[in-house]
Amino acid sequence: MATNRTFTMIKPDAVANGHIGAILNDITSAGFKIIAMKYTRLSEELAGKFYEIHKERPFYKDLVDFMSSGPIVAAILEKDNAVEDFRKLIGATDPTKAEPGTIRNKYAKSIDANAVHGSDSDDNALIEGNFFFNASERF
Ligand code: DGI
Repeated sequence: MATNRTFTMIKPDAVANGHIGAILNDITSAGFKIIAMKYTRLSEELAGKFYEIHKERPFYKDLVDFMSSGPIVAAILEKDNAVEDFRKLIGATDPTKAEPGTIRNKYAKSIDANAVHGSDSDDNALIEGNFFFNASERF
């Protein structure tokens, strides 16, 4: 059964372009409640660990370099059907294919600098949330 939490990051491109406020507004306006949130920067090592699942992909090094290139906002979000509904809100990985009105359609410039992350399964939402937050940081 689907759980009601997902994990997101506002990526370095969206932070650098001044979109933190607008993206958080889109997220909360869509009915997601913020359970945990952190403004931080991933080291190369931590970015590599977070995206370990993509280690064999040709874009892995670029992805790790990009995700450690500047600060990000990490958050755990709560809503019914959180994982699926959040993936709908952010749109396709490639922003040129993301539906109008989605966060990636509005704020992303390319497939690698695509503004936001959203967990792709309940299991990964749990793993990714635990990667950034301990119990005392969740409300
Ligand atoms: O779950 P998503 O973030 O939508 O996509 P994913 O899990 O397949 O890939 C994770 C990230 O890796 C994605 O947000 C951007 C990057 N990525 C995925 N496919 C490509 C890519 N980067 C490049 N340069 N080229 C790709 O084909």
